[in-house]
Amino acid sequence: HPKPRVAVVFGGRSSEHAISVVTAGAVLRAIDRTRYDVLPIGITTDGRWALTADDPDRMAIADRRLPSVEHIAEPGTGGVLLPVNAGSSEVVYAEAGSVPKDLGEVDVVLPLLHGPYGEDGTLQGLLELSGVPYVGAGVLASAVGMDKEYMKRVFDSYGLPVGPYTVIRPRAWERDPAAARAQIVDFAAEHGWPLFVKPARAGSSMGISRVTGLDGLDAAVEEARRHDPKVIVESLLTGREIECGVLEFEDGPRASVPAEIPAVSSHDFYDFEAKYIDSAEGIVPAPLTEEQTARVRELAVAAFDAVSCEGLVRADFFLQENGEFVINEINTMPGFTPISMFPRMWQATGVDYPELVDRLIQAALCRPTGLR
Ligand code: G1L
Repeated sequence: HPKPRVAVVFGGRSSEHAISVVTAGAVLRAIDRTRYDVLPIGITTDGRWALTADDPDRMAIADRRLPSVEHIAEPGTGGVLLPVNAGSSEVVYAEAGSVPKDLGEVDVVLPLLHGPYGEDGTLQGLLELSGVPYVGAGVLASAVGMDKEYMKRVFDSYGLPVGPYTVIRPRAWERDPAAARAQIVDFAAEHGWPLFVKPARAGSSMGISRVTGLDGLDAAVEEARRHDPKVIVESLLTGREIECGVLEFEDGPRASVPAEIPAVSSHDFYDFEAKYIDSAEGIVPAPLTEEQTARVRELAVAAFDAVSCEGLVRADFFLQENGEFVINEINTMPGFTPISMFPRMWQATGVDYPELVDRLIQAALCRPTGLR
C-alpha cells in the first residue's frame, strides 16, 4: 500500500497569509512521515499556486519577520514557489520533478486558508467537483460558518441560544438608507447601546465597529460595507467568554474541555490582535462548575451538528450573569498553531498536536465522496 498523499494548501490572498504559513509550518512538522507523503502547496499573496519546499524551518517567524509564500523566478526550477522569510537571502528549492500533474494524484487536501475562497465553502466546492477528499467542514458548513446571519438562523432553529441581531442587506441600504438606519435605531431602542456593526461574512475581525449612539452609526455601516455589502448589527453580549473545541472521532463528534478568554482591558473587544497574537492567554480548562462544563460541551457538539459540520469546529460562547450560555459563533478554521486555543483545548483533553492532525486527515480519508 502506498502512503496516502496529503496536500497541505496554505498562504493565499488573505490578510492572514503569514498566520497561514506559520500554521502550515507547524502542521508539516507534525504530520507523521512514516504514514503520509506530504505535498506542500503554497499560494502567493497575488494568488498563484505551486509546490513549495517542504521546509518548516523557513515557515516560522524569524528575526521578527513574518514568513510568506514568494515566487522566486529562478531559471531551471520551473517557477516553483518557496516559503521564505521576508528579507532572508538564503532560499531552499523544491525538487522540480516532484510537482504533481493534477489534483488526481492527491489523496486528501488539508486547506489552511483564511477568509473568502478558503474557508467559505468555495475551495471546498472545487474539491467536491474534483472528487478529492479534504480535511474539515464541507461546502454548506463552511458557508454557514462564514455568514453570521445564517449561522444565527441555523443555531436558533436548532434551539441553540443566540444573541439579538438585525441584518442590513445590500439592497436595503442602497435603496432606502433612512429606513435601514431606522431599523438599527429601533433595534437599539429594544436592546440598548452599544451596538456592534459587523460585515456579515468576514474571516477576521476587520470592519467591526462598536457604536455607542446615533453619531457613529453611518460611518460604522459604511466601514462594515467595505468588507461585505451585507452588514449584521448585534447588541453587546456581556459575560465570560468561553470556547470549546469539537473534533470528529470514528464514532462521531466529541467536545474538548472548554477554555476561558479573559477580558482584555486594552482592547474594546476580542479583536484581530487579541485573537491571533494573544491566543496563549486563554485559560485551559476554563474554571467552570461541572454542570457549566457539561452544558457548554453539549452546546458545542449541538452547534457542530446544527451546521452538519465535519472534522472540527471551535464554538465560542458567552456565559451570561444569569448562568445561561449564549453561542456567539463557530469557526470551521480556527487558529491552529500549537499555541492556539483549539490545539491547546485538545491537548488538555488528551489529544496532542500530531494526533489532532492525524485524526483530521483520517476523518477526511474515511469519509465517502459525494452526498453524505
Ligand atoms: F483542516 C482543518 F483542520 F480543518 C483546519 C483548516 C484550517 C484547521 C484550522 C485551520 N485554520 C487556518 O487555516 C488558519 C486559521 C491558520 C487560517 Cl489563517
